[in-house]
Amino acid sequence: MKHKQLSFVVLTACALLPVLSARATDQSQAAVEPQWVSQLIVKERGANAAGTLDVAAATQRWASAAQLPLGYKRPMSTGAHVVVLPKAMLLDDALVVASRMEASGQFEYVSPDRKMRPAAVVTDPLFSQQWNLMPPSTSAGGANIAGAWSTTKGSGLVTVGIVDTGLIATHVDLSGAAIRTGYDFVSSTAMTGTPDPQTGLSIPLHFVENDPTEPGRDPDPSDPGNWVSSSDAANYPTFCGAAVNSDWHGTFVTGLIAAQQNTIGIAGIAPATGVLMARALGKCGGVSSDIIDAMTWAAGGVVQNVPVNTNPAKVLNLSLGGIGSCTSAEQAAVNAVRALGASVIVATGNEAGPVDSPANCAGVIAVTAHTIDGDRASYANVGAETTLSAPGGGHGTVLSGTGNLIPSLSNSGTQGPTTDAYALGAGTSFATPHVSGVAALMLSLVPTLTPDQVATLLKQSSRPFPAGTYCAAHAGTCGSGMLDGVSALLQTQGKPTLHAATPAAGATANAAVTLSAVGGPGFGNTVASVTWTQTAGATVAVTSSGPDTNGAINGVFTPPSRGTYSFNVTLTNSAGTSATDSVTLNVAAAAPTSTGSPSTGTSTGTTASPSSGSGGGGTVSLPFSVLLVVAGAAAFTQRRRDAAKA
Ligand SMILES: [Ca+2]
Ligand SMILES: [Ca+2]
Repeated sequence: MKHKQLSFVVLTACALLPVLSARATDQSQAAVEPQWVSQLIVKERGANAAGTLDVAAATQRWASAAQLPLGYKRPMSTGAHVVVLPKAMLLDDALVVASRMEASGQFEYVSPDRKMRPAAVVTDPLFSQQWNLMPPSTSAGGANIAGAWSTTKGSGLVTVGIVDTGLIATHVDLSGAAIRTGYDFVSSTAMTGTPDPQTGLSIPLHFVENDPTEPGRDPDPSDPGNWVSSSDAANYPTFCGAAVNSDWHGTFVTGLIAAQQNTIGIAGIAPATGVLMARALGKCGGVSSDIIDAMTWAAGGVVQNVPVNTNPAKVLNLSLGGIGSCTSAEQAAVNAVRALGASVIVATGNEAGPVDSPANCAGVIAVTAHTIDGDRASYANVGAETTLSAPGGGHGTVLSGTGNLIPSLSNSGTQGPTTDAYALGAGTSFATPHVSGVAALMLSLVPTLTPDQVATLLKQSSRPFPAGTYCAAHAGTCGSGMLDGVSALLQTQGKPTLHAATPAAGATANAAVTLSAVGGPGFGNTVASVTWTQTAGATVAVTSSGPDTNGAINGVFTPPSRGTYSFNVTLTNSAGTSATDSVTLNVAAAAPTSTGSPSTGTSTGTTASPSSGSGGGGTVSLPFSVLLVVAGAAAFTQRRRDAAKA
């Protein structure tokens, strides 16, 4: 069963890349692996692209011919329309449905909307475990990034600056990556001079930097390791916490963005994008003064005694932070790098509490973490400062789930680096580079995007949190929604996207119901209209509002009686392009008191999955002799606390 599910994950993830880029050579693969179909392309006799369509009537007409419920998705350029099947089915079964419809005589043609493979199939062996990059049809919490690679895998003209523990740039999965010249900003004096309150012992010079051959700031941002020995832990318990092995955090973060698509290990999110490491964290963490200099330099600003960075970063990834409010120094640094054109993308932190600093500074993109099910990760900090959520792995706050972790690059050394490895981790640290990677893809398409434009496009292109999750029930605390790479690139290209939320269960007759969606008009366009078209249920009027800057759209109506109510919600932008999604709500009778039947929603981006559970990869051994498990949430909490301290 598990093996079968994993096979399905592989197939779907590869297959969901857009149509029309396939080559004839792909047919051999299509012949040997089952093809799942979730949509049909329908053209009625006499239809043409310019004609208007009564969507509700047409959908009913077509469903009648199919002898199956169908959901309307969108018109096509050819006068045909895309409709969604009630669940994904094998290609042969979909062909039977299509033949049945054609036999009615009312169609010019009905064809399965086949998922085709791109010419370049992702061959990285751990890709099947990268649920975090999958479309929502495979993983509810997937960031839908694999489907973006047919548009772009990034540009070497865009650089992501990563402020972290350093980088093992020789990792085999970074061979060929566009790694730009970085720098080591860890000062010899970091954390020195103040005795540990518990022991009275002071951290000595060179302790945090931990690179004796290159003391102080130097041009080598490689990671010498950040292990804390048992004697370190005993001497400096306040600064360092418990003894831990080196975690290769900076390499893990960099790998998520820049790992090459090369038949080895994992697939990176933006493998053609430039990356540079500004090392600012060492043993027991790092200090804000070093982090601020690293941010400034990475964005192209001037730092005394350090050569100017010739590859200024348009994206800064800060998978770090500490408890407390944003300090004036941190805010000034954020303001300065934003003025240089850099988007500052920061982890909210792993204390299951409020948003850490610098994620709570004004003007940053603050990233919290969700699980494979799209639930808030159990460790993830949330609050009003949160911009959006991205896959961080681990168990959920409401839905404990399978706990699938995030795979990336590591090293098998417990102190200094030894041999290449892959590891599984969880944390907002690992959610953040998903957003940074997608921002890099966006900037590869439109290099002139400002930090505010990047933030708006990321928010308005995000997907609503699934019904029943923590964030769905706590609007405004987890940001706009979940990162969606495909939608982010569509909006960057000026196209609208819209994702309807599955309504919470419990609606009853005669009580107002709020339907919601997240959408936006796309870069350079404004919203011309948002319309709710009813396709099932007793006729009601829907009052629409939004989208706001977060992309939040609401539709309020009062069902007069129990039953099933369905709607299409359509956002049309100023260029006349539309995005549509559908939503269905089951309404219970008003009285006597009874619980509403479970609701269902169908998203145009998230057609029904043939398996109810997704993945399971976290419990399956990776095919590598050396495999580490990074205890991201626990280990980084300590560093995060330390990072803000000095
Ligand atoms: Ca050094
Ligand atoms: Ca790879």
